Amino acid sequence: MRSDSSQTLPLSQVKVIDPFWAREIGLIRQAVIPYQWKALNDQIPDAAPSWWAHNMRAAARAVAAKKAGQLFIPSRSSAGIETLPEQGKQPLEDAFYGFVFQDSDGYKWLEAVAYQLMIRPDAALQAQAQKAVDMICAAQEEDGYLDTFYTLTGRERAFTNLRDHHELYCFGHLTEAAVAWRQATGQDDLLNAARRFGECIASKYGPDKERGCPGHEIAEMALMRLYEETGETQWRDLAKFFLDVRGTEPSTFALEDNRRRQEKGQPELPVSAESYAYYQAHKPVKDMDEAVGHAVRQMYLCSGMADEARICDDAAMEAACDRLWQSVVGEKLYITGGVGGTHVGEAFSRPFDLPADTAYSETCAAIGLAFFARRMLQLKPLSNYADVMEQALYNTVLSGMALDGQSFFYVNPLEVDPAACETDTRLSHVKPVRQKWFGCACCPPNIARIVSSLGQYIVTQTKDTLFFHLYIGSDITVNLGGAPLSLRMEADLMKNGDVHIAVTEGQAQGVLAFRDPAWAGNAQVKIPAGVKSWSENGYLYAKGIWKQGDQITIHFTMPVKAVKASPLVKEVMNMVCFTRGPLVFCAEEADNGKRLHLLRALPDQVAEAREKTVMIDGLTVPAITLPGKRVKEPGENAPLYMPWVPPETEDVEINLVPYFAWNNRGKGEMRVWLAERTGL
Ligand code: FUB
Ligand code: ZN
Repeated sequence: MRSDSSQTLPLSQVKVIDPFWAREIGLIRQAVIPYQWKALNDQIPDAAPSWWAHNMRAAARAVAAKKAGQLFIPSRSSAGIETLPEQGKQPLEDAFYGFVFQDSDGYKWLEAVAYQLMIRPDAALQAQAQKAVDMICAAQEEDGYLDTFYTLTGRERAFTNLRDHHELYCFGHLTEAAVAWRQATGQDDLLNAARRFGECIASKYGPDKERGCPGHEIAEMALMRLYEETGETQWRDLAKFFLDVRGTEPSTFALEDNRRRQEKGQPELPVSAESYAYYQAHKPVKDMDEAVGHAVRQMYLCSGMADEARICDDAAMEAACDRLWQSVVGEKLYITGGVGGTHVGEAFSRPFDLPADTAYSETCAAIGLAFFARRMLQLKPLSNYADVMEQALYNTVLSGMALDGQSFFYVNPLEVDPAACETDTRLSHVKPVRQKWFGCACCPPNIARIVSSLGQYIVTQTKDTLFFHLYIGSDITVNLGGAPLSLRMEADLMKNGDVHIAVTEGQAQGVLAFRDPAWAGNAQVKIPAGVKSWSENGYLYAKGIWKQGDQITIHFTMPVKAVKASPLVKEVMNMVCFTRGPLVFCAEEADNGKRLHLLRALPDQVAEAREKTVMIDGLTVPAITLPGKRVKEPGENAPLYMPWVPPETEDVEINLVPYFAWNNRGKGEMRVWLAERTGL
């Protein structure tokens, strides 16, 4: 373990009291978790089916039949959405339906429930989750194997397609849920299921066994978490093995491919890792220097790599993490904290290719970026990691869910014209309104789990230093330098940059470190007399003896800012967007009429921006009004082309709302990037 690395605190020790975020966490508890349980049980009318409960029950029957020595005949043999029952027909009781990774949706839900239970125990919620745990345990085969797809479609094919069939991904999500469930309830039932599946996997793959690695990463970070929870070193070693084998020659994915081709009587192809960039398996991870391929996969891989760098004190791995971080934030990050510039493969595009309207920016990818950032912060406290983590959390992660928690975005573009995305197949991935559920429902329960575990992103600590990464009001209890200390942080960035931290109980000697956010102007900080302070890597460190009654006040200025992208981002050349604090704002049709592309922003007049609040779906959110122009619409028979003359414009007010709150007032156009005044 890297000796100077920091740890997250148990959620029971970071209670969020922030007016905005406490509402979000409460919404997940009261509205989203019950809603998603219904979705997992296919009880949401007119929503895409989940099949989660169906598949679990069907697998449990298959496992019971096998245990009783009865013959179980798999009813399906192919993967994917094509296994939906035919129109108008009832699903077959014992068939697998949905995507191969459908199991993971319920695991994520369970993990979210566990976090909520850590925040506040609730016997009824726990009892409901216990039913899910029991369903999962019943679907586990005698040898520990646990994946309903292969249990129901032909177990003999298990582990034959690590590249695409997500068994190790489902294992990863199971493990994440299992650790959280144990931490929340003290129960080992799900943890033992994860261990048994882990043993089943470890009996096949390892340094002295078969080579192989997950086609969709997450097992790496989940195994590291299992190791940290249990101290059982085999999980750390398996994670390390999966990381080390990835991208080495001969490519395990290519070998798998060839085995399948052989079975079909097709000629074998050359075995080379090069062509597996989509899976981040094109070169050894320690040689990687560019974020490529499927964006969620890449972010989950980076998270596992950062865990390995910290836990195994691996400098070469850390250097690779640094390069990948730079590739993301220097060349491939949307201003909204989203990643994934292209829908082709749900993937990272080439550097600086960040189109606004065709963006993919999957909700899960922004969540993955927050995972990566938090882990880099644990490795070394550089404020840039927290800036980006905050950018993802306040913008794309939140935009993934409606304010009422009952519908979701998978794709988070920065510009939407409903008429275009409803008619143009190039935009078919962009939904103009949030959906009740998805056939591929990875994002909704992922939002539930990250928001519920927000406390793990606010602060981290070493033995004697408590880092404040996010200014989200919380009651925090730590053991600092061997003594207990309770602190209350009051903040509400939806309103202003005033942060007040008070020691509410205890006395301890140590360091409190406060991030200086990139969005803030000069911070005014007041710390108790006698406390020694200094700045380093974007944090203000304050060292002293902290005792009940001590106060720290920080005032960050939070003006509205006009922001432009690097001129290398072609798609938003001569465009500007507006931010305040961590929030990115956007123009919506509801406030500005149709044809938002006709608006001209006046970034040089940003000082005249008026800050206000608006009520959207019952929630008061910050809003901005700016002076602007609007290009006049052409007359009815105006020609398509004409000699250039300065465009005729009228003065308008441009009204902006937070990006996370867009599309909560019905369907309409939205733009983050507005054209700048040019040639007027
Ligand atoms: O493959 C599992 C999940 O489904 C991915 O993370 C998402 O991008 C979606 O493809
Ligand atoms: Zn997703």
